[in-house]
Amino acid sequence: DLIPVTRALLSVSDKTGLVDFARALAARGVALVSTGGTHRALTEAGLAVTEVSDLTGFPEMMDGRVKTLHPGVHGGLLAVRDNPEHQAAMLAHGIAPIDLLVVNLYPFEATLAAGRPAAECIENIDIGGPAMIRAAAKNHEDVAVVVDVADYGAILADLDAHGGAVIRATRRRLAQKAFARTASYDAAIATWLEGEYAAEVAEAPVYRALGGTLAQGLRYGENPHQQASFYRTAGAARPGVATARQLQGKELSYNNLNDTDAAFECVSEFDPARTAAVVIVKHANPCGVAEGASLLAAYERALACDPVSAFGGIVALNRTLDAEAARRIVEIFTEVIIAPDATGEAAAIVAAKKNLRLLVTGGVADPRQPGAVWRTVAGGILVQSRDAAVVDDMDLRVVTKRAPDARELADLRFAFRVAKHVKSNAIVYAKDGATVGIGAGQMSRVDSSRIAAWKAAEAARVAGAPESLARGAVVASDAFFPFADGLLAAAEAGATAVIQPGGSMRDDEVIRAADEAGLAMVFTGHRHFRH
Ligand code: 93A
Repeated sequence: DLIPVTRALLSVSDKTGLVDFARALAARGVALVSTGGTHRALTEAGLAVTEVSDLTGFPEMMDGRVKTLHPGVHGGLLAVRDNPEHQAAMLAHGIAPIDLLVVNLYPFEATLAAGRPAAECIENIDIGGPAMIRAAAKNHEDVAVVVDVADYGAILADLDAHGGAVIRATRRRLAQKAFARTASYDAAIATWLEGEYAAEVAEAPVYRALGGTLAQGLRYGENPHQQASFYRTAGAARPGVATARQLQGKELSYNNLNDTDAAFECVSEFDPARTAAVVIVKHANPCGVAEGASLLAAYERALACDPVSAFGGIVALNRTLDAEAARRIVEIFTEVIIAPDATGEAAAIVAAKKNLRLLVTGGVADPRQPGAVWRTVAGGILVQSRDAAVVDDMDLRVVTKRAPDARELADLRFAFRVAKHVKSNAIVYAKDGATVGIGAGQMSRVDSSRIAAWKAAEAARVAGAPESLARGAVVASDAFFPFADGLLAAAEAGATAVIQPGGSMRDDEVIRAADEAGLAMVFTGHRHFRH
């Protein structure tokens, strides 16, 4: 277990005690090899030292980035002394064993602590040093490795006490210390990089792979303890939150961006050439959607659907924001307004609210545009084509005895258009081109039905209306009613017509219940799950 030290490689940034130690080694018959700066320090002290480039046959290059990364060095460190094949390889390639490695690393931590620029910190990431340390430490059965100036004395003590050898116990202790050193060194680098690139969350490489570019580092994610950033993906520019111009207001948050997207995608379902439309979103769900002769008229009715939830909401409009709509919108606390454009007068009205964000997109998005949407799951990514189905393109099949009249049919289309943008299970009551009750995100459809009906009653109460706004309304369901109960809840609330995909095992039962309640019902054949 005694390894006689005949040759040592010294490569140190911190040259404290170097000359004395090297001289002591030389005095004990140890041949010295070293890298550029270390070599200079030793020869200046009058010691005979071989340059590492003589071992490698290569000059140090690339600003010293490559000096010891060579089999001439690593072979000498890693060769197992009593392994004949290793011995033969050393012989064949002219590799001499290195019995003692003395390395301390580029001062990355000190450079960082001194507040030096990032490029200088990067340059101080030592590659060759840790590689040698780990090689020698792995091969500690044959090699002693010193990473700490404080251990020079222990080496000399061993050499003196054991006839020029380092004992196994010392080698083992030093190997453990060596790996601890490279581990803490890499941990310091990793921690620094994490902070340096804090805005780039774990998904960043995926976005980059898709050709995305960082649009904005975000203060935080869905919650303050989460990191977040906003990437713009490559491909056809879809008018919306990622391409919009922010005219004023505070920086958008993660939740703002998500909600604004939901609002604008929903309002884009309404062709501005046909009607003005407004969507108010809270927590990624519409809490009021309405068409109207003007944006103001549409906004008033969207707001009336759920004025309580609309507080702090996101308002999306499908036409150029005008002064009269702007004046009304700023009356209640609103987080974001997004529209294809804004008149100068409207922008000036919004400007009175310093924090309120105003985004202009240049147009509405095409709801039929193909494209991919994706989300992460633990350890993977789910990708699907976007839901580009539009109710106007669907063959509506009347399944009840009574067919919806023209007004009902228009509202059924309206309600299904909105239901596409409400989280499942989605139930949407609508009347005269405005939502009057929305049930979103429940785990059972009948609960969504009950909530939507209750919201319609609440809206009536807030407005001082004599009866629930669901009375005489139509109702849309984003997926089929599995049982008659949800449909019966709608009939009870006063709905007169129903739109739903159909396709349940119990469609017959549901249709019979609709007939018995005197409801008109149409099947779309298309589902609009949104989870
Ligand atoms: O830039 S490196 O990562 N590339 C190398 O091949 C290499 N070999 C040793 N840094 C490398 N070193 C480091 O150089 C050592 O860890 C030591 O900190 C320093 C000693 O350089 P000099 O002898 O030129 O002062």
